Amino acid sequence: MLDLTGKNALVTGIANNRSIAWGIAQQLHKAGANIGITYLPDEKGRAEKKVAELVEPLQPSLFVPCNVQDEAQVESTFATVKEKWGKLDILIHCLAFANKDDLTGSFVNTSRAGFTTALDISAYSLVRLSAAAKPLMTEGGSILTLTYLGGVRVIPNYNVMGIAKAALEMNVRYLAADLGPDNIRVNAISAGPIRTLASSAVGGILDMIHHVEQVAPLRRTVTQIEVGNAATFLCSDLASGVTGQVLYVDAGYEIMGMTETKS
Ligand code: NAD
Ligand code: 0WE
Repeated sequence: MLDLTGKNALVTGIANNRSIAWGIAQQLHKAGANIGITYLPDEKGRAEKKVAELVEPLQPSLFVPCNVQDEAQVESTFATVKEKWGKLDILIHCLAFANKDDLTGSFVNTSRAGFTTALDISAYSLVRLSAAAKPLMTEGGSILTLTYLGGVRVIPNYNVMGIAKAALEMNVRYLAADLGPDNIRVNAISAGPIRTLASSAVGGILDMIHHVEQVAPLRRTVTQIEVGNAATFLCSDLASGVTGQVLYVDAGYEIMGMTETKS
């Protein structure tokens, strides 16, 4: 049976009630996991207050700031995990960032700085968090990240984020090979487009969602809760033989060809 009782799960990437990480945290909690939350701090402490209020029903036993670009915050996050929990079982990596300018227009004009930022936050961070998690996953563990089809196909305007997701998906494979002997599994979910803070800041997301509703086998998009359910499976012992994989939770969109529609 799917049961996460006695498992400690650290969830990154909750910004608000639309975050995919929020759907995942709720379903992990429902399966009985003990939840820890990290959030991206801002100067005014507004993110801390907002996320704290949102996650209150899950009664997180750990709530810490973690900007993945800040080495000190990464170190103190896992020092807190060690001190409060002793061991870690599940790590959810559910964050990405590129400069807005780099998510529109011509990809060829991507700046060195923009490329570095996108790859550092969206891809390298999985390597860094996995390295910090490894010594705490003393009974084995499960690491899960979120990717998007734009990492394997060209999707208009996804641009530098596509390169970051390609790197992220390859990180999953190298990390799975590296950490497998310690019984740590590493997988990704490739989610279909969902309205969230990050996706809504991008022009044309509603058109993309409309397109998926026309073309995907299930004729709809997916919800954060559906992604959370797949995440719960991958992090549970039911998926004990699965590592290094990218699981599409996209209403089937990825399998389709000839997707031209009439406007
Ligand atoms: P979101 O805006 O709710 O989540 C993005 C998170 O990234 C936020 O919580 C933000 O605080 C965090 N973040 C950004 N920079 C950070 C940093 N330096 N350190 C720590 N955290 C940082 O949006 P979302 O759509 O839920 O995105 C979550 C993940 O899902 C991302 O990896 C995204 O690429 C992926 N994804 C999203 C969709 C979609 O359509 N929404 C589809 C497939 C995959
Ligand atoms: O991974 C994502 C979102 C990534 C993202 C979004 C933003 C917007 C605001 C990363 N960084 C930023 N930076 C900002 O300043 N998705 C899968 C959602 C998404 O983003 C797109 C999409 C889809 C789908 C961008 C262009 C085209 C399609």
